[in-house]
Amino acid sequence: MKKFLNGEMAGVASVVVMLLAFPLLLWYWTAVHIPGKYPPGSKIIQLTAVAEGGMWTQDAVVGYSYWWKKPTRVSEIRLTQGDHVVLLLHSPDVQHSISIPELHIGPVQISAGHTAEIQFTAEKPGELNFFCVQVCGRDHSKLAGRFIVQPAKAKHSAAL
Ligand SMILES: [Cu+2]
Repeated sequence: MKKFLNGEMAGVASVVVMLLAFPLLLWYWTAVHIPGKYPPGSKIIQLTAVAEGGMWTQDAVVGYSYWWKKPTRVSEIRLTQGDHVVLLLHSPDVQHSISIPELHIGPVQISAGHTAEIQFTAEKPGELNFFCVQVCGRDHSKLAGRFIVQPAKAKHSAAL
């Protein structure tokens, strides 16, 4: 009887450890490991291209949510002049390709199920258009958006 309880307790303990370990590992991966790969202060932006409806979204679009969850379209992303941007690009469906002509970036292929990465620094205020340059479906032409780079506030203006 005592041996059975010990085995049962070990089973319960191992399940509890697994239930705690998985969220902890997930948190570590997203909050510590990924940001640690890039220069300090980088603005990490996750963008997913969705062929159905032709949209860029910052929502997580994965297999189990693809058909029932409506992602939120992202058309504008605000940046501040001087931001170092890390774009992590995903595709849950077909191959897409992104281009940011003002920065001479692209086309960068985004294969289905993989992550493509682009890094740039928003050096000048203004607008940076980004769009898909590979025909990916009937809504391909809607796969467009822009970064709006706002001027950095003059740090020394208060001193003048
Ligand atoms: Cu496309």
